[in-house]
Formats: sequence, structure tokens, C-alpha cells
Amino acid sequence: MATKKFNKKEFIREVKANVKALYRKNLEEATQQQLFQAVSYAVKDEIIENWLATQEQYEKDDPKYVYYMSMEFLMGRALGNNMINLTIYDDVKEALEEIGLDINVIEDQEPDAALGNGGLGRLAACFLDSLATLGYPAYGCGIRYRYGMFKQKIEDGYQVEVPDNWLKDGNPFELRRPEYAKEVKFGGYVRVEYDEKTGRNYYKQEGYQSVRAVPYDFPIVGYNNNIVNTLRIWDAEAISEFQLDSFDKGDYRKAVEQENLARNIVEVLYPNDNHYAGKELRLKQQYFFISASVQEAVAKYKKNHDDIRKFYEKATFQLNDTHPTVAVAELMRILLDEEGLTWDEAWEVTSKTCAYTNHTIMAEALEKWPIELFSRLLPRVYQIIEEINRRFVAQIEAKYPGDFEKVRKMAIIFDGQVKMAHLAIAAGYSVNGVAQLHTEILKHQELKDFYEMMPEKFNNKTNGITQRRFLLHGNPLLASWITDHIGDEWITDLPQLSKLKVYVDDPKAQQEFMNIKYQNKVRLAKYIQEHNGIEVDPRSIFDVQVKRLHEYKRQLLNILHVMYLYNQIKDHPEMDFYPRTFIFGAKAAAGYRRAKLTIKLINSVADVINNDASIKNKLKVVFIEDYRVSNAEWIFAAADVSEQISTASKEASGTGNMKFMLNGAPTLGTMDGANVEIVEEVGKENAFIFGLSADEVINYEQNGGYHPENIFNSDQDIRRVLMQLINGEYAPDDPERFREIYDSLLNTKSSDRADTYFILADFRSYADAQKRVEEAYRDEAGWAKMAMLNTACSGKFTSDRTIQQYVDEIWHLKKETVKVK
Ligand code: GL9
Repeated sequence: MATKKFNKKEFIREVKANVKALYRKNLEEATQQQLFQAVSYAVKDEIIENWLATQEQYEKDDPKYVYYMSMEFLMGRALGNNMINLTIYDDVKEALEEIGLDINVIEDQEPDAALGNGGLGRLAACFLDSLATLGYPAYGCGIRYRYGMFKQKIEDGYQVEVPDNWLKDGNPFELRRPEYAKEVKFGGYVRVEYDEKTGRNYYKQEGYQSVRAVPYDFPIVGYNNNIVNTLRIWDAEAISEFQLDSFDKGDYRKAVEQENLARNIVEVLYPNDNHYAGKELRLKQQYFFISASVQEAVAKYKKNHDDIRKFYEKATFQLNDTHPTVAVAELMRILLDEEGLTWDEAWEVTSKTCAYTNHTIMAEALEKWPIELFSRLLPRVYQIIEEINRRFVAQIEAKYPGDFEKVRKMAIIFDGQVKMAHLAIAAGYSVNGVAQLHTEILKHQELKDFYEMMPEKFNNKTNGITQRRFLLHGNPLLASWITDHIGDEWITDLPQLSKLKVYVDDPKAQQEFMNIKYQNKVRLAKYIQEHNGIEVDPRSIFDVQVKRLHEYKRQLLNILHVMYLYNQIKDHPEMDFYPRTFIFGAKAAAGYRRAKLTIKLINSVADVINNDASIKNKLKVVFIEDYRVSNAEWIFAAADVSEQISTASKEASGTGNMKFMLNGAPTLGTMDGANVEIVEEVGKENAFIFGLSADEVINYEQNGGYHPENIFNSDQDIRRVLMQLINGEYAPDDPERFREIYDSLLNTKSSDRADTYFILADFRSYADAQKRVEEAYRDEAGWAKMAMLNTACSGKFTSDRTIQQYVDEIWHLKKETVKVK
């Protein structure tokens, strides 16, 4: 299975030729960005043969494909990852050295492909990596946003959003495929025609506007196996080749409107995490990429098969959250209106093709479209959903006669809204959650009625991450140390890491392990110095919380605790305190006021503490600007403590938690999401667990009885910290600045229950857990052992395991092998 051998001379020659051909320059004259482009094209050349060979092999074997349908693919940088998976990283590094280039500098020129918000989008990217590495035929289907996730600048402590023009210098790895362009239609009306011959009604959309969907293909390189799958993302172009309906010819206004539609539709990623905005353009984006992807999947099937009723034998659609759920109705439309199947035939195909993953129980994330909007934009698709709903409601009524409550709670269309989750569950053959606890909450709380009616559909697939990016590429020192000790099979078989357990008590191994951690902390300290201008001490504890800014993730709890520690140190300067660096990184949705104010609070606290010489550098607070996949790789590698402190029951899984664990950082967290399973693997003595349980939180939410003001009144330390939010301690120029945060914890004005996310309830036990962290860290050998055990026990959390479970239990794909000629 070995890959074709790397030819250094040839590679160098190609880099030089690329610089000439692309920029009419010699190596010495080229900018670093131009060199990055030239190197990338040379690496792409290495990929192309395998890409061709893979697609040829698939063509021959006619396998079943999974279509991973997702609004988001948070890919990060491609160059480093591609070199890693081609197993030519060290070769290229050497080749570049020979011509005086630094591979790190070259890699650093690449803009992140940030076509996603956070966990959900990054999960999709990890899944593609695992699918290719395990040899499963797969397409990622998504949108080629012109602007990805915004870049974050911090000005005067506030977040400022800057457009992410990631394509401006050209994108070396993508391939435009105009031959696969599709037409996607919006609006207009549906004309019904009765055909005497067949005795059927035929439905035709008329008076619509359309756009041309043009796919761009990205290679997804499997690790050391010659397999290259495809991420296919769609760009929108104005219709020109497609003729306007003949009676529309010369309709200038329509031509302009269609041009605008094409321009707007793929312009920008919605920067919301766990939140549904309900914008018309968002629904257009969804239908745009789904219609194009489903059309393409059907066309591909029909090239080699004539019985469309067996479509599901060769294709399965995994819907990444409800965002792509319109696929259900679009597949029905194509089967009914274009393939001429009966309703029952079409339904059988559709319900054996579609499967749905739920990623959150946050109520504000549920997609519900107003009927008016939905039917105006997608008139034929809406008709089909009405019919799906009519039949589904009939089923509910048959199962629960006279129970109108069930219909009210479960119908797909109700109260003037189309409920996308209900559509996905009714139509799909599988519904999965993303961690054990999350799936249990779905079954017994959020989706209880659906679980009771169709328990066989429900299953769990605990999330995972790819060790190729988050250890092999992101932490090369640790990766090679591990390989020296247990061989390199962990790269494709992560549970092998458990072989490290024999070293956890070995002083030499402990020292080497912690020395690598130290070097990674030095690397991060340099990054922080360069990008934030803050000096941090790599000998201090690096306590890290990086993830999207969201109230339920409770960055606020973290920073309030920092304020509390600062008070302690000021009051008791003689107190023994192990130096700590609290590191934050987080983007807030552009319209999420309270989240943005929390960023300002973190930076304000940082300003005061970092500039207070009297505390002798015992405490530092750093907010890393523009947290993203590329700097995340460095941050995980350098972390001592992993902050996973969401309100129990709210974080469906989390995946950052797994990346920290893999890199040897113990979890400081609540029993939420996949933290539960992390503790199960590593043992609770190797984590720092605190706070309310999910059951306790849910109980308070349902039955009341939580009174944060009692805690405020009875706990002096907490009261003092909260008062500092409104006495100008961290906002001397405007003491009212953080009033909103104070109010959110103690009610008064806000309409929600006070302290929605139980920050005061968990504060004391969090502070205690933090105290335990400090004590544990003082014991050097003990800490080294705990850190190593975290790495050694992280095998379960590879996305290779997750994907294998999807394959075995949902998709039923066959492994392919590809030989290179
Ligand atoms: C999320 C959950 O909040 C995470 O807990 C989970 O790990 C990921 C992946 O399953 O999905 N759901 C969700 O809406 N987001 C998640 O991260 N947010 C986005 O990234 C949009």
C-alpha cells in the first residue's frame, strides 16, 4: 500500500517552475505568499494521481457513498495537513530547506478555510479526514462562501469583526468543475397538469428565478493509503447559458434580479453558533446547496443504474443538524416530478436515504421557518412538506387516537411554522446525538415524544477528532516522542496510545513528556508576545478556555473566578500561590451583545491584572485574538488545564475537550457532553470535576427553586466580585459598563430567570476544583503522570472510531483500497 516515492529533486524543480509560471519570478524575487502558492501547487501535483486513481477505483467498484451534507466545513489550512497525510511532510521540509525556505513560514501564509463557526463545522472536517483514511467513499457537500468566519480584531478590549477575504490570493487546492453545474430554482408558482395517459398530476414550477450552482472540488487526502475523496462546495453564478423561459426573454428586470440572487447567495457564512436567525437568505443558502447536491447525487447514480427505486443502495445522506433538512423534500421532488415515482415509492427511497444528526438542545438553535416565507421561496418543496406532514399527522393520530397534544407537539407544520427537526426525524431512518449524555437527554427530554413513537431510529455517536491534525501536525514534538516509545500505529489506530501507560510512573518519561509540554508553552508564549504584546511565563500553569463565546459555555464563570483570585492575592500577598496564566480565545456572534460584553470584561480584567506589579506576575490573563483552527493547533499543544465548564446538559458533546486530552491536558469541567466519557476513560482522579449535574440543572429548570440572590447574600467573596462589576473596578471610565452582566446574574431587569446558566450555583465548587488543580500541579511527578494518562486514555476520541460506528450502524459502506500505478 505504500505511496509512490517522493522525489526531492523533482519537487524542487517543480516549485521553481511554478513560481515562474504563476508569477514570472525567480525564487529569490517571490514573496512568501507566492512561494506558498508554488509549493501548494507542487503538493497538489502529488495528490492528483491518487485523486484520479481513487475516483477510477470507485467508478469500477460502484460502491455506496455517504453524502455528508453540511452548511459548514471548518477545514483550517490544507497544505500542512495534505503533506502529513501524504506522508511527505519531512521530505518537503528538507527540500524546502535546501532552497532556503522555512516550511513553518510557508505554511503560515495560508489563510484558514473557515467555512464554519465552531464545533459542528470542525466535526465535519474531522469526519472527512477519517472517511478518507479509513477508505470509505464519501462526498462532503457544502457552500463555497466567498467570505468565511469573520476575522476578529480586539480594539480597546472590544471585538471588531473584519471580513475574511480568504480567496483573495487564489486557492491552490481547489478545482472548478463547471461541467457539473446545476440549475437551482426559487420562487414563482406551481402549475398542476393532469395527464390523461398516466392518470397522474404533474407539477411544474413557473415564473421562478434561478441561479447556476458551480461546484468546486477539494481533495480530501487519506493518511498513507492513496485514497483521495472529495469535498464538493458550490459557488453561485448568474444564469447565462441556461435560457430564460421563452416568454421571459428580454426581461431585463428579471435578469438583474437573478444576477443579484447569485451574488448574494454564497456571499457570507452566518456567524452564529447554536443560534437560529431565521433570515430568508439563510434558507436560500440551504436550498441552493442541497438542491445542487441532491441533483448531482441522483445524476451520478443514474449514470450506472436504471432503477431509481434502489437509489438508497448506493447513496446515503447524513444531515449535519437540521440546516440541510430540505434535502428530504428535494429528493422527494426529484423522485416524484422528474423520475415519475409514486408517492409511496419516492417515500420509501427518501426514508431509506436520509439520516439526521442532532447537535444541540439549545432551544434558540431550533430551525422553524414561517410558512409564508417557506412557501413563497420554495413553492413546490413546500407542497411536498405539507403532504409529508399530512401523512405523518395521520400516523400520530392512528397511534394516539384523540390525543391532540401529541399532534401539537410533533407535527412538522404547526402554528404557522415549518419545523425542520420534526421533518428530519419523520423522514430519516436514523436520529443520533453526539455524546451519550446528549443522546439520553434527546430520548427522555427534548425528543421524548418522537423516541416513544419510533425508538428504533434513535442512536448515539459520540463525537471524535482527527489525531492527524491535532497531534501529528499540531504537536510534532509529542508525536515523535510517542512514536519513539510505542511505534507509529497510533496515527491510524489511536487506542494504541494506551501502550503509553507503562511509562506514566517512569521518571525519565515523565520528565521528557513535561519538557515537551514546556517547549510547546514557549512556542505559544512567543505567539502571544508577537500577536498580543503580552509577556507570559511558560513556567506558570497555562489554564485555557478556547471555544465560541456563548453564555452556556460560561466564560463568565471563568473570569469571575479570576477576579476572585485577584482579590485573594491582593488581600493576602503572603499567600502561597502557584503562578497561573489564564488564556481565553473566543469569537462572539456579531449580534450577540452580551457575549461581546463578556469579551470586553475579560480584556478589562486582563488590563488591570497584567499591569499590577504588586502581584508579581502570579496572575496573567490573555485573550488571544482571532481564535481559529490554525492557532488552535498550537494552543492545545501548550495547555496544562482544559476548561470545559458549560452548564451541565447544555454542551451536546464538545470536541475541544478531546483535543486538550489528546495533548495531555487534564479536564477541569462539569459532567456535561463528552466530558462524562472523558472521565470514564481517564478516571475521575485524573480530572477536576465540579458543579451541578445535568439532572439537577434540568430539575431546577422544570420545577424552579433556584435563587441566586441567596448565594449573593450569603457568600461574601461572590458578593464582592459581583459588586466589582458595577463599582467601576474594571471600568473606571464607565462604571455602568458591566451592569448588564451583573443584572443577568441577579435578575432585576432581564426577562429570563436570573442566572440562566447557574454560574453562582457552581461558583464555589468551581473555585474548589481550581484549588485542587493548583495542589495537583505542585506535585510535579503526580502532574506528569496525570497529563500522560490523559494522552494515553484518549484513544476512544478519535474520529476514526466515530466514523467506523456511523459506517457499521447507519451508513453500511464498504472499505475501498486504491493501488497506485
Ligand atoms: C455543536 C455543539 O454545541 C457541540 O457541543 C458539539 O460538539 C458540536 C459537534 O457535534 O456541535 N452544536 C452546534 O450548533 N454547534 C456546536 O459546536 N455550533 C456550531 O458550531 C454552529
